[in-house]
Amino acid sequence: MDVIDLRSDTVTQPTPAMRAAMADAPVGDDVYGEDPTINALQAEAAARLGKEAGLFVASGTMGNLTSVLAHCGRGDEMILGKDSHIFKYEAGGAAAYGGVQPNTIRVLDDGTFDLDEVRANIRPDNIHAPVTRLICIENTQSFRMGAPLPPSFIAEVAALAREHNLRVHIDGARLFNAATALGIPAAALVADADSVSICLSKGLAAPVGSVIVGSQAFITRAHRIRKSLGGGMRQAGILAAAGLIALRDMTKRLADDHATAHALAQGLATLPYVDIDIEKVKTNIIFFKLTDDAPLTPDELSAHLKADHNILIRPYLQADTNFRLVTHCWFTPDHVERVLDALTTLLGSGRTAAASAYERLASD
Ligand code: TLP
Repeated sequence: MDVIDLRSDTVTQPTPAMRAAMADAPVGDDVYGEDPTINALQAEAAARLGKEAGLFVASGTMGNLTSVLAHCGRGDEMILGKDSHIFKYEAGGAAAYGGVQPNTIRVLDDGTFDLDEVRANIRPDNIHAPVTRLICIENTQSFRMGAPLPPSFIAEVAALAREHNLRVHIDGARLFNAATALGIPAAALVADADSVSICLSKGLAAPVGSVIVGSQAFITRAHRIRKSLGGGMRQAGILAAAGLIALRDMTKRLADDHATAHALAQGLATLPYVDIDIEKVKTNIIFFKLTDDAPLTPDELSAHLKADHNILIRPYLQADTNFRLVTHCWFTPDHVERVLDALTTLLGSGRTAAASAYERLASD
């Protein structure tokens, strides 16, 4: 029985087309700017997102850190969501390496911010205060079920930022999921941003890498910072070759991942002891909780899924959620049924609606 891995879309493996392109990629020393495949990827990512220039980096974390350091100096402040990946999951890099102070605000249920709260957190021009330099937005907002944030919200944040001479960075690890869900080009989601980091190695299935894009002046600063972080790679065109396929081809199929997430969520909602708000499932991320009277603890459920059914899910022990499931290109419509069958075995039935959700998906 093959493994079904729903812990993240980071588990995606490179496709056969990627492996072939990697084997054939023309390469050079990228620290000298001489890797043609890296140069092609950077130019294509920038053009696709409507920005002047791009820079290949090793990971989403490095993309965000490099961007924050390119916008802020030591002691400066950035405003960002308390549930943002940069604040919660990037090992405090901006504080550790840049002395950048995070000023966190609430992330609302739909993934947006309260603009009055953003405004109230911009520091006055006063010698006692740190200097606010940057607002960071995450799109999709991972910890709000991968909520796609609309261009109207981004435009409002950017207008406020401009009023106060601040910059806007978008952590677009799953920007193409947002664009797919909203049915608009990714460039429309970042038109008002000064910098954007996109990940090639999540739903887009490349083995490694992210690209940051922005103005030429921003990328010039970021280039030096990337070098100082140890991110100057050499014949990395091998990686960029997979990245080009990620950008060109894999961005076109994300609606499939949203469809499997939707079918999975609909099935989950029919199971006993499962608490899930299926209205919130808009992209490829599902959070759900087991009710207190469930026959298994979250740890027991994930242990049984793994041991008895070869299904990996990620316990996510927070107040309002027990699990995160992320769909991706290696998770097929057949797998939806297998996961729901396994959960039915472990939790009990109620599956008529789930079966029909699957049938609808399979017949589409
Ligand atoms: N997220 C990972 C984990 O770190 C949680 C995942 O499995 O989702 N921004 C966002 C919104 C992300 O979700 C992630 C990775 C990153 C940045 C960092 O990317 P990497 O892992 O490439 O450094």
